[in-house]
Amino acid sequence: MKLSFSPASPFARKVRIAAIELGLIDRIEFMSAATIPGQPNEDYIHQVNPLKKLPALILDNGEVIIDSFVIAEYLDDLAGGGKLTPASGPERWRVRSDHSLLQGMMDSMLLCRYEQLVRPQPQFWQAWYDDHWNRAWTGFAKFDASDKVLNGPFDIVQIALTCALGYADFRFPDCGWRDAYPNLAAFNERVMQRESVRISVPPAA
Ligand SMILES: N[C@@H](CCC(=O)N[C@@H](CS)C(=O)NCC(=O)O)C(=O)O
Repeated sequence: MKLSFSPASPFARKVRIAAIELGLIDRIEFMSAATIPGQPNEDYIHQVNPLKKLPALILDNGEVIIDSFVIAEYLDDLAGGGKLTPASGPERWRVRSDHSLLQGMMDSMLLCRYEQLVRPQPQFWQAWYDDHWNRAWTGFAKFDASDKVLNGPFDIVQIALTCALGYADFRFPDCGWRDAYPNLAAFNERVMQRESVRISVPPAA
């Protein structure tokens, strides 16, 4: 299998950590890809993902699985199922819903990043930026108050939360999440002990 990848992407990091935790990392070849809003990448949209987003998982038979949410579940199935997302029962839906919330938080943070990096400065839209930042920030508040998530297993929710916090450190280093959310700070310290988390920290810009 091949994974379109960038070390800066929190979504790709989530898949990488999941693959390591599931013991599948040696079966995946990493293929670096450039997907930047406003910059065409015709080969990628035609051959990999018309949405021009990474990560995408290209299976050995040529099929492509897009979206880190789906890729993480595919890898979990490949490893026997129910390891990072419960296979059934109410917890399955709680985990998938929390995972989805974290997807949206990372989407919003990424949109803030693009607003700063890609949008021409005179068109910067502060209210839109603040609205998206507030979605991520409010999501962090929810997880800071969630004993269930913070004291649960290292599942896909903890992995995605780790990646969202890592992305905040990487792109918004002055946002002050550790002071605002001390339970998340303690959680982050703890998960940083894991090799999968430590080796996947995004490189300094
Ligand atoms: N929902 C997607 C989001 C992926 C995503 O937004 N990836 C970013 C990189 S971190 C991207 O490729 N952006 C390019 C673009 O939006 O043009 C997933 O979970 O895989």
